[in-house]
Amino acid sequence: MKETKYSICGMCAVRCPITVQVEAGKPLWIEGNSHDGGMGRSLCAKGGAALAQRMDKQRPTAPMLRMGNRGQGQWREASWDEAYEYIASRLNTIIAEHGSRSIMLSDRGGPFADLRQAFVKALGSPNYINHDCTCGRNVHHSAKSVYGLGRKDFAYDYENARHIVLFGRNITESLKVKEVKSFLKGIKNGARVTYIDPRASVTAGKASRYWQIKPGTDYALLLGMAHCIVNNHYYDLDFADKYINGLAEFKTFLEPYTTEWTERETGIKAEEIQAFCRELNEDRPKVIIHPGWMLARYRDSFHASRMIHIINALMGSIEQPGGLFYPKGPKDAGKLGLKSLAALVPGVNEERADGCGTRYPQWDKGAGMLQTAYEAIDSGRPYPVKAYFVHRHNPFIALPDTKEQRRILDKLDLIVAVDINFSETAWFADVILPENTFLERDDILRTEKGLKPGFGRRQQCVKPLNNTKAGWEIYLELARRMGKGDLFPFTTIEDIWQYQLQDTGLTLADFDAKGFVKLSDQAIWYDRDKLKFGTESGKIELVNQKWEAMGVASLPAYVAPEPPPDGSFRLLFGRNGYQAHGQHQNNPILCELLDVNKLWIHPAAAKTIGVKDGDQVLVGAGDEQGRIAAYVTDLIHPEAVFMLHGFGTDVPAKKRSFGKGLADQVFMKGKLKEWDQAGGGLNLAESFVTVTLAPSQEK
Ligand SMILES: Nc1nc2c(c(=O)[nH]1)N[C@H]1C(S)=C(S)[C@@H](COP(=O)(O)OP(=O)(O)OC[C@H]3O[C@@H](n4cnc5c(=O)[nH]c(N)nc54)[C@H](O)[C@@H]3O)O[C@H]1N2
Ligand SMILES: Nc1nc2c(c(=O)[nH]1)N[C@H]1C(S)=C(S)[C@@H](COP(=O)(O)OP(=O)(O)OC[C@H]3O[C@@H](n4cnc5c(=O)[nH]c(N)nc54)[C@H](O)[C@@H]3O)O[C@H]1N2
Ligand code: SF4
Ligand SMILES: [Mo]
Repeated sequence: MKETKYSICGMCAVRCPITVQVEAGKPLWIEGNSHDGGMGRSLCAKGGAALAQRMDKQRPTAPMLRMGNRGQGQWREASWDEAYEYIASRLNTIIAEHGSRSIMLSDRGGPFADLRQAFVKALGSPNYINHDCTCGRNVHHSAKSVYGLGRKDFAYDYENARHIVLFGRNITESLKVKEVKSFLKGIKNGARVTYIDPRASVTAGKASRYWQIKPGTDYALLLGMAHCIVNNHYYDLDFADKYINGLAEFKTFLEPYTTEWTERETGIKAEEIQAFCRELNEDRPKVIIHPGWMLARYRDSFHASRMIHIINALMGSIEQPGGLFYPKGPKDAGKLGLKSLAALVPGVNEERADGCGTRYPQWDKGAGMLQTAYEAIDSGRPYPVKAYFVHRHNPFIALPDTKEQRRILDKLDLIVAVDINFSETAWFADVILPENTFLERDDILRTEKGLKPGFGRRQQCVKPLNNTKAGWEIYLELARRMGKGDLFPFTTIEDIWQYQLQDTGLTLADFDAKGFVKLSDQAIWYDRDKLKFGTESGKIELVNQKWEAMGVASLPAYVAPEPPPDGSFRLLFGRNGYQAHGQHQNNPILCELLDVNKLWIHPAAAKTIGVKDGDQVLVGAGDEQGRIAAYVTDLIHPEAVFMLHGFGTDVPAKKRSFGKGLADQVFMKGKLKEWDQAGGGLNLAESFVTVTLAPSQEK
């Protein structure tokens, strides 16, 4: 008999709602959960490859203990009991010598992180960290400094927008299924799209205007836009009067940044910028300027993103149909939220090893910052960090300069990777604890914020094929073996779900019909006359005194990016629709869609080094060198080269992808120590590489 199960996709961190058809214990079909109108039955290519992921045997199928040196790849399978005992005994030794605070865990963050946060806290450590130092940290911190709200406190109503402006936000390839559908509906409804990127991605092909900006000059373009908008009064005067502080100072600051100046910095014509600003004036308040996501990879990305937040406010597009809106939570629907697991555990009164909230007072403590935690591992200051749990996170790909990372992590006494793949980081670990694939496991309930807030459930659709376990089982058992079992009085996932739901008035049966529960039938919008922001003043702060006091200037002068050294190119990178970072290059289906990356290089640049389309080239930085095919195209700015991220694995167990393509992160030399000083995001795009024709041209 066929059964329909509702769950949550786990092939990437977007976590779309899904429907899975199961027969005789086998998954037959997977598609979007059409009870969610924005989703429909759609799924992306990665989601569809979930069934193949489950069947793939080139993954850890039982707990693994390291035999040889770290990274050598000599493993033996162990029972769960042995693996747990090994970890508990190592942890006890580490705690006896260095204290509980010497334990750290990093993960992907997101709606299921509460469990891991609870685990780290239960062990007595403040060092929970998520992945965001190489993702949206600059964008997040800049939102805090303008609105006192985080980056996830805004969502975008593309469907009803008149103008969508994307600074390197490659929305059609670096995708979220619901978002890309809403974006395409917006275009169908007549929205203009302005796309700005030194590289013409697929999204550029959907745009009504594409600017191939000089890499690293977004802040200059935004200053020019702000100058034109403010001086021509192309902004929402009422909204500004009511909600914006510091406009006079802002206007004075902008004086030098005319559109003619901007043209010289960015390569974008002054009259085109002026025409664009006139359009924004016509289209506001239904204007969305996306504050960036991976845009934030330069040393001034915090300020570029900050300026986007400011211009959105000037457009009056906050809490506005066709503009930006606040994702509403249970409270907005007059309901109580899910009970937190971390709240079960006593607080930990220790300074964080990564310095968030102390050495770096402006950075959020909740998410931490991995690169400064690495500093602590390396130096033993402010105190030694000796044990590292890495859960659904692959820093050897996600952070730059893998060689340097290996040197630092080798100082740890214990590395435990909880993964479903032989990730590059797991390969270097001491223990690999294999999690069930997402189709095979339950997770804790999640809150789904939006215009109609609710809760969602990932549930087990089919039984695990291998000797793997769900994260909740792993962390509860580890806590128990560390003598902290009393803090988590749960035996089954239903016990956890019931605890989470206890204030909500809901039962588990409420999730059966659709897989999620909505707390409101109607879209909830706040009254635009009574908006309140999270800053001290409750207003939008163009000059934020609190941040200034922490050493972060609100309106710093523009500093042009460093030009590439002679014979070098700025290395840019991005993703495509078939892959999620480095996760699925070895997936039996996805590897057939795309198994290797290429180096995009401009024809003028290619000519100077004698390279033709399809030639093999050598890419180099410091002691790192690699070979890759050239894709000669004017879709990339002449100062830069571009490659897709996530390829070039050095883990031999991944036989389908081993050695295919080139890894971008290994060329980002020294970048573990270079970050945007305000926002903390690593300066990945401030890396330069040499490119030469490879000596022999066999392909
Ligand atoms: N050079 C360079 N660096 C980058 C980027 C780039 O484009 N270029 N992109 C940056 C960005 S935006 C981000 S978000 C980060 C992403 O970096 P990460 O957060 O590390 O990447 P993910 O692809 O989300 O997956 C991390 C790990 O989760 C594992 N995994 C997948 N599913 C499961 C599961 O169900 N359970 C468990 N336990 N593990 C699972 C995967 O096998 C993988 O090893 O990388 C950043 N770093
Ligand atoms: N299929 C798929 N979808 C994903 C992901 C995935 O791995 N695969 N990852 C998810 C995650 S974690 C994230 S963070 C998002 C990332 O979403 P995006 O930020 O849209 O992702 P990227 O693909 O990194 O695109 C970055 C773009 O910035 C451009 N760029 C480089 N330098 C500059 C510059 O100076 N100015 C401007 N304006 N642009 C520049 C690059 O050329 C590239 O096209 O995607 C999410 N969606
Ligand atoms: S975007 Fe694709 S892979 Fe990611 S959760 Fe949604 S369907 Fe799954
Ligand atoms: Mo990301």
